[in-house]
Amino acid sequence: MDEQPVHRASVEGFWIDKHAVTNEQFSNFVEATNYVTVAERPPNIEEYPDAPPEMLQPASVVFVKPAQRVDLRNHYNWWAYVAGANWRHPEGPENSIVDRAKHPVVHIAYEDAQAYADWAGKELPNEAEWEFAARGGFDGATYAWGEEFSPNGRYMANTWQGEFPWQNLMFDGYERTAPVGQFPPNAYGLFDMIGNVWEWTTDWYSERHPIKSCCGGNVKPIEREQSYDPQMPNIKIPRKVIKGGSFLCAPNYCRRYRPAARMAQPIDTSACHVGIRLIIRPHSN
Ligand SMILES: [Ca+2]
Repeated sequence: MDEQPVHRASVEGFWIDKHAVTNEQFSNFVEATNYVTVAERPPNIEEYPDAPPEMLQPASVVFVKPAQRVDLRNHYNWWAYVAGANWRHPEGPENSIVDRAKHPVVHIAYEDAQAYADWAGKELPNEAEWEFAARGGFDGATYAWGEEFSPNGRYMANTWQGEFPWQNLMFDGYERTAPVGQFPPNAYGLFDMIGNVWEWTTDWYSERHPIKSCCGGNVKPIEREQSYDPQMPNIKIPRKVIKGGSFLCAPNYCRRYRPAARMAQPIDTSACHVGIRLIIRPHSN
């Protein structure tokens, strides 16, 4: 539903990174700036007055594969808030990124993405820019490479094969993130626009695309306050659109490995399947 209504959007010219920001690139940023990501800071009790004390420690959201089939209506069956999980320790304190230099950086909250972009002298894309880039000229096609999910049996992206969330058959070779550039690029030469990790955009999320008025007016952009989750009226955390799907996207659950697909991500929430890709707008200076 949130991909509706299908509509025309236009973008100015821009350059976009060939692949998502890697752990190696993010390390360079942290080394240069001593930046501490949101997941590495203890949450401020004033911002989360109802949080139980054990939740007020540095932590991030990690996918934990259940041992057997679970109720798909309850995402706590596979999501865990893990103390000590952050970009240096994607599954928790006991593991590291030592052998993952070329993997996309994950556990990046929106302000982390923004801080990295500022340092790199680039910008986060808006949703239309991201989607234009992902389509690679295949306007209206289901996938970033055409109409077939795996043409001639070839996997085109790191997604989930098998029955999510308990059975990962890994026909594409990867259980979690893959190093960037392992799958064929799209027609614009961009790697992993689909799958591997979700990527932040600057658009505030709404459950429908904004519609142009009948009489030739401009599309009214979604405001920050409109992006709150209506199912959690007491929690007013704005949400941005993330795009591209991830290694967790499966046919039996979300099928979000398509350029049109989108998801809401609260700006304060980092997770093991959300990363960054940046653009440069030539006239923005
Ligand atoms: Ca996979």
